[in-house]
Amino acid sequence: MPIPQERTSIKVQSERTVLAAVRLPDSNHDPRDPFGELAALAEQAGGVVVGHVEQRLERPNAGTFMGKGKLDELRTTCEKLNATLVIFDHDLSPRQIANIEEVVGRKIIDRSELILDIFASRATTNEAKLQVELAQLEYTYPRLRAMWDHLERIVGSGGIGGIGTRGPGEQQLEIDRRLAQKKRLALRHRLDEIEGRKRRMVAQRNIDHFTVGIVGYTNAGKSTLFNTLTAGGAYADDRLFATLVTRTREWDLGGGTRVMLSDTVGFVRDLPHNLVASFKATLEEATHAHLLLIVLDVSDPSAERQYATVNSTLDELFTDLRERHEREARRAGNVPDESQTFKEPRRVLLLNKIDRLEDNASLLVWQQRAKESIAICARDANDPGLAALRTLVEEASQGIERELTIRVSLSDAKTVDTLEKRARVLSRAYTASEVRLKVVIGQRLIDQLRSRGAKMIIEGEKPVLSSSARTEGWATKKPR
Ligand SMILES: Nc1nc2c(ncn2[C@@H]2O[C@H](COP(=O)(O)OP(=O)(O)OP(=O)(O)O)[C@@H](O)[C@H]2O)c(=O)[nH]1
Ligand SMILES: [Mg+2]
Repeated sequence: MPIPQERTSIKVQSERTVLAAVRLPDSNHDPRDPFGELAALAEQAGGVVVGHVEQRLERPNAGTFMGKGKLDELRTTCEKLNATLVIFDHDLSPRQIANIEEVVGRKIIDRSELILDIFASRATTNEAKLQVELAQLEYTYPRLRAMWDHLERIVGSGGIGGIGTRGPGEQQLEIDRRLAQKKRLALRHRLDEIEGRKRRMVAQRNIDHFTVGIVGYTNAGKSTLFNTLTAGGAYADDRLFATLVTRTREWDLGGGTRVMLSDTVGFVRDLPHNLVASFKATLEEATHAHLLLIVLDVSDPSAERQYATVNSTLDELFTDLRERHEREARRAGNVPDESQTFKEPRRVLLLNKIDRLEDNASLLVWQQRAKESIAICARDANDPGLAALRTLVEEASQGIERELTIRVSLSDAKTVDTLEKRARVLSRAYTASEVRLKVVIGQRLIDQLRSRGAKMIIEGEKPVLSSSARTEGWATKKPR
């Protein structure tokens, strides 16, 4: 029986690789190009794909995932093609990995491990590195352990070094387990700190600005769009997961309107659970916005599935966010009122890469399907779709506009500053304690100022007392 290579690493780099998949009745693959995405992922990780093996099954084999006969075929294929690695298009249990390795005699990696490996090679910021390290520790560690168990079984049965020899040893295993647990807690602690800071920053940004998030499947063209709109320097590249961090930049819509635009990490089908958990804060940074732009590569044959993946990932994220908001409100002893409950942002679908479509039949189908969609070419700064997008964002950022007179306490410099920046100020009149501004202002901005407790009075309106205004007595001053 071949002794499998130790899974001390899950590196894919320069390995001759065979892809393996079981097609179940509810399989989520593209029948026209069954190994397309997995091959692209394997190549992104630096593997050299030399072949593939697939099997149709009603349900996976519990012990080995593939059927026994098919595994023999997999071994022969690997021998013939001189392959050193097999990547499965599924998530496998530690036990399954060990069992498959025993038959095939090659290093076996599952889909999540492959994606983790790509993320590991792309992580450049401290936070991204910590996130990947944590996800790898949580996902890979039990699988490495299964390998030890497996070796021990061979050793125990006299396969290596004879009767009575103990393999890597229970002691080593116990030390590994404790070290891994300690490391996991330390990583989690450092990440919690970074994430806490980031969440406060995002919350503040949402108060100070109208925020727009760009999301979508990996390689859809998010960073390209971000660059075109903000003329900024986000990384856009024809690789999967080119972007691992969230970047935010000011987007000038013209006519004095500026919003904050964020670009983030791409989504992918069956994203490893641990990875989603680790990257939640990163995704949140872009999705916790007033408006979401979903970029979809309509020239990709898998566009349909990618759209479904993006929407379901967003649904999950928002369920989480809503629950956290409610928990935090309860902890603070508040019954969350209307302004505090989490509001899901409006989603606008951007049908991208239309320059690559041969005709616009599929585009018409998408346009009929999505309530709100705009066809764009993200690469082209003069694209008419991008002009339509600017108009849509501008309208969304303003809400209904009115001309109002607002009196702001001079002790609230921040509100004065925000009004100067984000509303159109027609005139200013100062007294010793306040400034009286005549402004053209959108309802959205008024709501935002109120929710952060701005010390202001809108003339002709019944004052809404915020708690801080009440305690400091500002809002109770009589209007002159
Ligand atoms: N033909 C064409 N190509 C585009 C268009 N938009 C983006 N691309 C190309 O698509 C590839 C991926 O673009 P990115 O902007 O890096 O994609 P992304 O969504 O940021 O990808 P990740 O960061 O990996 O999630 C690049 O090679 C872009 O040049 C478009 O409108 N037309
Ligand atoms: Mg990108």
